[in-house]
This record gives sequence, structure tokens and C-alpha cells, in this order.
Amino acid sequence: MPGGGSEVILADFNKDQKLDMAVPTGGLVNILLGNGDGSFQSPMNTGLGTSATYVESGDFNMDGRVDLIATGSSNTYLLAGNGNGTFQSPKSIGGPGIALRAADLNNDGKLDLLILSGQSFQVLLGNGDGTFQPPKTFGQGTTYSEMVLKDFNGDGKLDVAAMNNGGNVSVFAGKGDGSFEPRVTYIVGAPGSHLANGDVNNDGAVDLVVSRPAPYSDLVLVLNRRGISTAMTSSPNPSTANQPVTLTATVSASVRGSGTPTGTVMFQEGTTVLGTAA
Ligand SMILES: [Ca+2]
Ligand SMILES: [Ca+2]
Ligand SMILES: [Ca+2]
Ligand SMILES: [Ca+2]
Repeated sequence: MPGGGSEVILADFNKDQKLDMAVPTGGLVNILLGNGDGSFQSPMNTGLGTSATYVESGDFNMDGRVDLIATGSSNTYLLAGNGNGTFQSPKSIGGPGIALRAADLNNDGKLDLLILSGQSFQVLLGNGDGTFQPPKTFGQGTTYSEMVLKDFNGDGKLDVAAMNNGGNVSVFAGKGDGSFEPRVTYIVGAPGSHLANGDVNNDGAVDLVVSRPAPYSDLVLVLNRRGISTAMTSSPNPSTANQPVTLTATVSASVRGSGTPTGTVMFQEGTTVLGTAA
């Protein structure tokens, strides 16, 4: 399960096509090279000299070697991979965190990083050379325990679902540029809950599952019904100055089985409202 504790990741750090393991343990991060048969060699210390509770992997400097990111109560560090299971000296790239996710959030082909800290999450857009742009902070105002990064609304952009320590889940729709819409919160949980995800009812949309501890000892499903996409056309296109044009917006469910969207479409030029349609 994802969470605030140790998280083991699998990646091929020495490029032998066999999955290896990175394990934060006892304040160290160890690498266990895989033998390809389910067994692993003895742990090798990565040389991270500070405590880490959560690790993530990816090729952040685009040299074809898998790198390691480790976060904990002090800072977040990048350890550039040497391609043989060893790593270069840790470089501090961000503040403390309780969970990490690596993904290309702004679709520029360079791996970016999400750091879940207690009170918010930070986006660090990758420069593709192992350095990152200054962090942008989202989701302030509550205390988080877990996070899921998935495309929940089916628009091709990754979204964040983050659970607070009361067990309620906030979903932040990704804009595709590394920033996120304001939260939509689902009141489902109880303190100590855990968050998982999957397509529970097989309608093609990723749902959330919250497992609640005693006295509930149950699962709460948050079924995903939010998939909507909007396509815009204008006619004639192209048009000349002062020529009347007809704007057409087609709103459809972008996630199979999520129903027929209802509501009002508003056409705006800047802040000027050109018209609305129901
Ligand atoms: Ca390997
Ligand atoms: Ca690398
Ligand atoms: Ca990127
Ligand atoms: Ca999305």
C-alpha cells in the first residue's frame, strides 16, 4: 500500500533487464540487485546520508540510467544512477515529503516530480538534466497522508487524489502544464483510512477505494462519474475581421459509462461573455 511509511520500488538500476529493488530502511536506502528469478543479491547502501521514508525512480537526467529520488523528514534528494546499481552523491532538490510520484506532468518529455508533504503537494517540473524548476505548491489547507496520481476525468492529463488524515479524499484535476484545478473533496473517511484506486465497476474510469479502520472496518467506494470533455469549433474557419462566426461547443462524456453531461456552456473572449448555451 502507498503511505507515509516505507515504500519499496522496483526498477532496473544496473541495466541487466532484471528488476532490482530500492528499499528505504533504518534511515538508509539500500539497493538489492535482482537475479531475475525472484531472489536478490545482498543490500548495497546508496550512500544517502540522511533518513528517507519514500523512494521513486526514473531517468531524470535522461542519460539512459535509472535514477533514484528519496524523500523523508529532512529533504528530497536525487541520486543520479551510474547504470550499475551505484549512484552519484545525493543532491537536495526539494523539501521534506511523505510520498513521491514521478511523471511527465506538462507533457514536454521530461520527467517531473510530485512531492506530497504533510500540508500540501509540490510540483517540480524537470529540466531533463537532473535539475528542476522551483516548486509550485497546491492543495494547502489540510494535512495529507496518501496520494494517487491518475487521469481520473479521462482528459489525458494526470490528476491528483490526496487523502487527508481524516480519511477524506480531495481530487485536483491536472491542467496538463504541471498545475492543478482547485480541489473537489469527497467526505468518505475516518482517521487512519488508506487509499487505493482501480476501475471497480469496469466502466473505464478509475475509481477510488478508501479502507476505513475499526469501528468501521469496511471499504468506501468513490465511483468516478466526472469524465467530461469539451470540443470547440468555429464556422467559417478561418474567418476574416468583422465576419460573423458560429461557435459550437460539443460536451461529451470522456469516460465510458459516466453518463450524459448536463449544464451550461459559456463562451468568453477574455472576461467578456459572448453568449451561453444550455
Ligand atoms: Ca537489474
Ligand atoms: Ca539517469
Ligand atoms: Ca515534464
Ligand atoms: Ca485528468
